[in-house]
Amino acid sequence: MLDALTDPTGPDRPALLTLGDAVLSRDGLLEAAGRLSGGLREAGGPVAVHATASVETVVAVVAGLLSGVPVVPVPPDSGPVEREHVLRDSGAAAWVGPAGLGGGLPGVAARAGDPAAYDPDATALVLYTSGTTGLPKGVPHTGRSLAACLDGLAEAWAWTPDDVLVHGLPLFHLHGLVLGLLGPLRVGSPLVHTVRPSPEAYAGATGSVYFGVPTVWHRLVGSPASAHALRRARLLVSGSAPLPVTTFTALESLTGLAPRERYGMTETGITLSARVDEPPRAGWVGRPVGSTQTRLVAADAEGMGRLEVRGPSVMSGYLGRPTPDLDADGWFATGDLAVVDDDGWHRIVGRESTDLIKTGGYRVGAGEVEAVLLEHPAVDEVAVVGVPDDDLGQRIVAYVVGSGSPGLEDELVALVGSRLSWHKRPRAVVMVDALPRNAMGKVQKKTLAEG
Ligand code: MCA
Ligand code: AMP
Repeated sequence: MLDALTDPTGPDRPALLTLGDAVLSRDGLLEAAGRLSGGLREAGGPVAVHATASVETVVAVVAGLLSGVPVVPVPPDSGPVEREHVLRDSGAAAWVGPAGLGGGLPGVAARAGDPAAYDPDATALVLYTSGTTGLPKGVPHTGRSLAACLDGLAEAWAWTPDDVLVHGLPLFHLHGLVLGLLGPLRVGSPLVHTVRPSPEAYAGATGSVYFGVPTVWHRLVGSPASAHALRRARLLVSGSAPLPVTTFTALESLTGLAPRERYGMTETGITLSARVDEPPRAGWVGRPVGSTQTRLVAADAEGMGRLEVRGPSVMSGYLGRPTPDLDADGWFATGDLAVVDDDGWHRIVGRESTDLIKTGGYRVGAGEVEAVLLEHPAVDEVAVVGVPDDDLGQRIVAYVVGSGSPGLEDELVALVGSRLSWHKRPRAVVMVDALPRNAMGKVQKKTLAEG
């Protein structure tokens, strides 16, 4: 999986990885990971990692891949309910992170071990992602599914060891961790991780390829001096949420680079992308990556249908779920609505369910936030929705029926933050007398989301 890292003839650049103040060479990273890999193996099961944007996280992930031990990145800002769920649900056997946060799991001994024989079909990573209801679900990826995703993108973007990748995305989701860390390690291109994806940090780093979620690009174009500094790059890539046409246009005029948009899911890897050797189209996410196939189901008169995908980067099913999540022919229903033009370009029109919110590129299930809010004695009914937001794409708003009192809104926001990840906190709590319902009694979330 980590071809360029483990290949002794591969590029050994003085700075394979720059992360904040830390600089690691290929040999330095291999050595550090090697010192942990025996300890990981002794854990006898998956290892959960407190996935801060740090060298410790990188070393633990690489050690897991070298030793054939599945790694479960845990968002470092998750509250106890979410963290304990991830630790339990993943069957983690050991913990790399601060002692008090590991739910009683043993730590990993710093012990060297021989690299395991690479099994491309063994689970390499388990990534957690929200559904419409309940706590997040585990998505297992194998070396094979990760490699397929990365190789398809490297081809579409002409990504080579001569590139330097820059980004500052979190190291616990597919975007920052797989594309943004395993990508450079597989391709052999150095990575500059800026810890935070701020405009100033992107401007201060020198690279040829930059990754960001639309919020990152929106903030960059709001800081023209920083955006100008990216003129020396060759490729800007946006993903994880729709890139507004206005941001696309502003980015192009400030940097001289028309961004390439790509689309994917934790469950499927990146399945669609604009290519670097073709002009991009604002609002469109391109064609299938590698050997991925797509189809639209139940398309309407305008050609809009439910997007399904299949291919080597798609997971084979959620962790520990008895029912198959793909159909017998391997198609996975993304839950996104799309159109496809005559050239095979895809445009994502929206999501089928209003209960999956994308805020700042993070996926948040409305049901998960509602369940926490309902724990509060002053809350009788609640509906959580994503309201359009220029910066975040959607912002989380909770409509609450209950006995309001001074300070209740802040208390409810804090309650969510104390249980789940911080980005799942509502940005606003609106007290209402009743929730809008249809004749069947179902809450009309579309009405609430439209404001
Ligand atoms: C946030 N704040 C709040 C609340 N929410 N304060 C009170 N109440 C709230 N409800 C605070 C924050 O703590 C922060 O405080 C300040 O407001 C600004 O927060 P925010 O607007 O969220 O900005 P940010 O903290 O700078 O984060 C923006 C971000 C971040 C960096 C773009 O959202 C991000 O890293 N997104 C990336 C998500 C991602 O990687 N998704 C990929 C999923 P303070 O300033 O004090 O800290 S994988 C995927 O989607 C697929 C596979 C794909 O296609 O890639
Ligand atoms: P996640 O589970 O965080 O991996 O989020 C996956 C979801 O993000 C997809 O189902 C889409 O709704 C959304 N998404 C990712 N990339 C794009 C994009 N380029 N345009 C529109 N939506 C996107």
